[in-house]
Amino acid sequence: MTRKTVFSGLQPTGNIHLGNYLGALRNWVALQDEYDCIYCVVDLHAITVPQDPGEFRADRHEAAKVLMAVGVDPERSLFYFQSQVPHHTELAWILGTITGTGQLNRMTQWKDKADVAGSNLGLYSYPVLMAADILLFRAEAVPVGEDQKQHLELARDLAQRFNARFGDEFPVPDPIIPKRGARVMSLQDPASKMSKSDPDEGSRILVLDDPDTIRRRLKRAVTDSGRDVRYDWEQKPGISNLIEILSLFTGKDIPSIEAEYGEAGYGTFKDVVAEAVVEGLAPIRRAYRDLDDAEGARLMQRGTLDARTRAEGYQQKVRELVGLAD
Ligand code: AQP
Repeated sequence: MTRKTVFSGLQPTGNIHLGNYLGALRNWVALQDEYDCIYCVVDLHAITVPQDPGEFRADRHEAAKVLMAVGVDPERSLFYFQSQVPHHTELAWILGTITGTGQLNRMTQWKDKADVAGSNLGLYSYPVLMAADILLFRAEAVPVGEDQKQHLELARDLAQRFNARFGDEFPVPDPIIPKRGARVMSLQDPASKMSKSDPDEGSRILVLDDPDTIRRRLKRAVTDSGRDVRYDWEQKPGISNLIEILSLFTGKDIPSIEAEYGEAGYGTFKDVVAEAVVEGLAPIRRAYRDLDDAEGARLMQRGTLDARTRAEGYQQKVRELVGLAD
């Protein structure tokens, strides 16, 4: 039986945090057992906001290394840098010709980022490139956090539109969004998602943070009025975020966490969350320390070659369908 194809990507903008890990990367790793997985460091997406070229080169390799430490296994999954496989941008151009600007105008991430970073065409057409990433390899499922739901909806629309116009070519991809952890919130502002680009470093925990940093960040996490540890996003978003993080790291369900720590007080509860996060992230820190940079670069090069070969086969079919193949 052929395995379903899964695709997902992560931007190499440094700072891979608990939101990325709990919302998406844990699923990436788990899916490798069952699916044909294709994972990509989406560096072309990252240059939609200005990057220093020297630092960016290092950040790209660093992101690949962190992903391998988290458990992305280049021996089991196809793993490469997006920019090294030009079929992504070729397909994005073709899909762009069937994308309405009205739909792009409604993308919340564009609206949010254009306000901060200043608008540019790349930022605007970002979701079309993301659709191309997914459809290029005919992915059927895409593990993402909740913030990417709207972009995935566009990928689904474009698959259907292309199929209706040119012939049945693309599967319509389904999101894989975890029930819990799909939207990990900032430790300093539980109304906003934890984010790589938040200028306040205290707002996030990175997967490679050392134990003392993790403890300090959680000690300073914003909590709510009152003192009971209760899961209630309306009244207690700060504590609910921490409960969810604890649940994901320990496997305990939320009612048992409430029963165990309901009366413990915020300070004690934060210590418990901190120790669970320290313990949960320790294997990633160890794996990162043991990885060899030269071997990592070699694996990425091999991934690039495999991805190009596979993408070329698929892309030729698209060229034929739209009348671009001679
Ligand atoms: N806070 C979050 N909670 C759950 N999942 C999240 N993801 C991101 N933030 C959270 C998921 O992580 C995957 C990789 O994200 P990305 O590299 O594409 O970056 P992003 O979605 O734009 O979010 P970031 O990492 O915080 O960056 P900025 O600051 O640029 O917005 C995606 O599957 C995403 O859903």
